[in-house]
Amino acid sequence: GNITVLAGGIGGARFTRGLLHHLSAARPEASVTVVVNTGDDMWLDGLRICPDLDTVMYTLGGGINEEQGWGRPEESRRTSAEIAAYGRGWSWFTLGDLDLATHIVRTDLLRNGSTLSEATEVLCRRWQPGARLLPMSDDPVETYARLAMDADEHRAGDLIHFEEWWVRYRAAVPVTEFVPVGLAAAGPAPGVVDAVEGADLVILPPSNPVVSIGTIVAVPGIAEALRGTSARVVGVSPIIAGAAVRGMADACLSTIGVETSAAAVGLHYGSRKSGGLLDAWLVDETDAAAVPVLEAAGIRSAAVPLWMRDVPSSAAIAAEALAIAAATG
Ligand code: GDP
Ligand code: FO1
Ligand code: CA
Repeated sequence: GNITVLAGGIGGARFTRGLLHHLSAARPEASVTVVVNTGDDMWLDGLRICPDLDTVMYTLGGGINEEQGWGRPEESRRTSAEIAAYGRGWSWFTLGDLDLATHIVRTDLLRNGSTLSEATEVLCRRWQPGARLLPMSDDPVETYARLAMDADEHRAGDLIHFEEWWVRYRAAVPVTEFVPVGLAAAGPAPGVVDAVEGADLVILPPSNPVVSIGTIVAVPGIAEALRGTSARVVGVSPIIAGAAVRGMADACLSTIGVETSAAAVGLHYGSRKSGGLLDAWLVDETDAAAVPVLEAAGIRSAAVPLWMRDVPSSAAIAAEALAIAAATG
């Protein structure tokens, strides 16, 4: 059947790589569409950077730097260093020389009239990710964070780009809200609504619930498609034992007033029976106490190992997602 995944960067990419691995043996006829968050996108040094699209494309296409989780392996940084020598760009944000080629090709396509969907298709012709990659929207959407206090040249109340808050400040400077600039006027990219409505299964992988999945489902039309689809919608918790596994997702959750726990994130998404997004929610084996809480709220739940250590462990999580979907009426 058709499986649609709504993904951010590293969590969404690693889950989808496991899913494709599982399907290649278990259901070779299945086809996967990944709807990718573009709220982290930005212009930098004259180039359009799409971190989550590139992380998914490189991970599925065999071109990811595994240790970092983003960018290319065996990178050099000569160009970044030269830009810094001019006092331009973001000295704390590295654009590797190989990765820069991707941004140059994308920017060239966009400047010559391609949509982001079309540019993504061209980039994927090289990487052959084994799944259809769709940006959530062809309209520019950029997430900003509103600072709660002064930081360097910024004042309390200023909006800074999400990537600056995340990479420069490691999410350690408190923020009062995330502002998705452009979102209200944005529409789903071509194929996105059909991919959700026509799916046999929709999966919310262990991606950041606020600035990855939260941004995708806030694109006008996407949450409606999720609520209306006849497919089961299954989520995988990005929170294990009260902590974000990699990165600082806890800082995003506390900003929107959601506790960092597998149960709280599942309840935040909510049950489709009461206007929410989920039919089922997988939590880690150490979070088994959350299962009855979720089931009482109308979300089928199971506790299984959720650490994506490698491709086989990620594939096992994907298999559990298919299993709980099949068990959910
Ligand atoms: P980003 O755009 O690179 O931040 O990536 P995503 O939004 O796709 O996913 C980031 C989230 O993935 C992190 O906040 C973690 O909570 C979650 N994550 C990362 N590795 C794992 C893992 O091995 N298991 C689970 N369950 N979650 C993970
Ligand atoms: N993450 C970092 O922590 N430092 C970087 O310098 C950095 C550069 C970078 C360049 C291209 C790209 O596609 C991703 C990059 N990332 C970097 C990762 C990334 O942007 C973030 O971890 C996520 O978007 C957070 O959601
Ligand atoms: Ca991201």
